[in-house]
Amino acid sequence: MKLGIEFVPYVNVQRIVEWAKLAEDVGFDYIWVTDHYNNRNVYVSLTAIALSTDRAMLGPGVTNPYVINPAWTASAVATLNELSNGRAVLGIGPGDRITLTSLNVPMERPLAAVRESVETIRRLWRSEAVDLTGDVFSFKGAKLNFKVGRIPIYVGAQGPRMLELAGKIGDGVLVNASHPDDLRVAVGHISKGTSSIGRNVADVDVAAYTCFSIDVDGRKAKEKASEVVAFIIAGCPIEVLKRHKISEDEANEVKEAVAKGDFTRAFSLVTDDMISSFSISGTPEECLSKLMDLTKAGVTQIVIGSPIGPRKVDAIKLIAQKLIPTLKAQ
Ligand code: F42
Repeated sequence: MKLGIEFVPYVNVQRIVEWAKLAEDVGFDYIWVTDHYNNRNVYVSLTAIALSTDRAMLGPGVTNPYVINPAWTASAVATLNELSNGRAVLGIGPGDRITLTSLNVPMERPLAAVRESVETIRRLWRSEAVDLTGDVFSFKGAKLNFKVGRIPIYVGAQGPRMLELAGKIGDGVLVNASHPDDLRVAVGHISKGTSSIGRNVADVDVAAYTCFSIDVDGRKAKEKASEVVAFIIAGCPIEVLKRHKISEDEANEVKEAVAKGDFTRAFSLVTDDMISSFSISGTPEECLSKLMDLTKAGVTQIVIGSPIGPRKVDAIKLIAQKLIPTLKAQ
């Protein structure tokens, strides 16, 4: 089992670097940094991390083609790859609807946007001059002026069609889910994509991009997770809510509170069932047991995602002591 960790650059880059160095030291294989324009910049953060680490793979998890043109992304990730001696990975997805809305950027034809981006980025990395008249993008002789090696591309996906596309075009998939039932369903859609083109699903690194929170005090860990779970519930498709027996009314209340910016109320509306369905949180023993369930759901990478724990450094150390030895043996 490969192990990844997600950092959201909402604090200064020096602190992200400290956390990333610690994560590499204790055995994480992948460091993913989220991309939202309203946080510290993803590539500045990744550059600083690249210069302070020497083993872990690292990349945006995930960028999107609407805010950043795919040719620009090709150059940024190729530069990161050069700087990190071949450790770059690219995570790309359609983008977060709330962020895109605040920039007044419409998410048109997301499947085509992701497909055309991945195709274009790969062609640019192969030193091709790209001419394309696509459904979303067009290029006229776009070309990078430097040589690039092979860099894995992971597609960020949750919806059935995006997961299927990821199975067709991705070296990996970053699935935002923490429950084995959701991951089993996701692996089914990914497999549909791989088999449609005669590919083996085992050739795709399927990563569970979890909402994770650990602490010796399980209650504190769950309280911290509820802050992320509120946002997950607010954007959750109805069929996923149904799978977890969460009523639309309950979810709508959370959604309304989030939309109004009344986060205290939103967090207070998050129930234990919601936390259990949409996070891996609690004591080290509780977290390990839930992570072991994920290993049986067809995933090949577990990403320890936000919030990680009420206290980041302590949480990473706890993960190192209590979880990594067992997980690495899978
Ligand atoms: N988003 C960010 O902006 N920043 C991040 O750092 C970030 C991290 C991240 C990590 C893992 C991960 O899985 C997702 C992450 N995201 C991040 C969110 C990501 O960018 C996407 O918002 C998220 O993955 C949701 O995408 P989705 O797979 O649900 O796809 C959406 C677009 C969707 O609705 N898909 C449906 C489906 O079935 O897959 C339908 C899509 C469809 O059919 N669209 C039609 C088309 O032609 O494309 C058009 C339909 C129409 O009406 O226009």
